[in-house]
Amino acid sequence: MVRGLHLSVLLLCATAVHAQAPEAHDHAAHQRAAPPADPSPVVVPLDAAARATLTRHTVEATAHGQTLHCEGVSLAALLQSSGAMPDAPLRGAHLDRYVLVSARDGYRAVFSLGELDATLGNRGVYLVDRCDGAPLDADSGPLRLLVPDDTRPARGVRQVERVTVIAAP
Ligand SMILES: Nc1nc2c(c(=O)[nH]1)N[C@H]1C(S)=C(S)[C@@H](COP(=O)(O)O)O[C@H]1N2
Ligand SMILES: [Mo]
Repeated sequence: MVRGLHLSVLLLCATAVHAQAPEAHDHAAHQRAAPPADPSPVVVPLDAAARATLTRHTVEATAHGQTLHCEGVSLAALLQSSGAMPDAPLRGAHLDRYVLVSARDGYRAVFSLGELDATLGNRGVYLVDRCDGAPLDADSGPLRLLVPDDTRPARGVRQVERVTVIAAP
């Protein structure tokens, strides 16, 4: 009986040592560790230089019975070019992130990164600087958002001042 108990204790100790060893010494496992998370919040540059290299799209959007013919860049492309959104199908590390678009008058709207990802929500959201052949006036511009596939135009933020990508708390 005493001899049996002694043997069990030895076996437990051996198991504990063995369980610790691979983690402490497996260099490959260490390399597979998750990379550090992206910073949050990230303020996305909106100036002309940040938009100059991006494809320009023509965008039509109707608000209150009036159709606007505008030009601008895709919000997803702008986020991707500044590194605020991966240029690849999103995975878990980015699916809890959202884009906050704020205007000078305090109006705000959010979009999730997943909503913008072409392989997920694929919602077309555009940051435009010209409509009906002219730069936007001070009431609408110089930059406004258009979301042509939204059923109502309420997220077409005028007077865009700031675009921020934020990880949900
Ligand atoms: N900055 C700002 N953007 C805004 C709003 C606002 O009050 N402030 N109203 C929204 C709403 S509710 C609608 S319906 C559309 C109206 O777009 P329009 O001004 O081109 O008609 O703008 C949206 N964008
Ligand atoms: Mo509205």
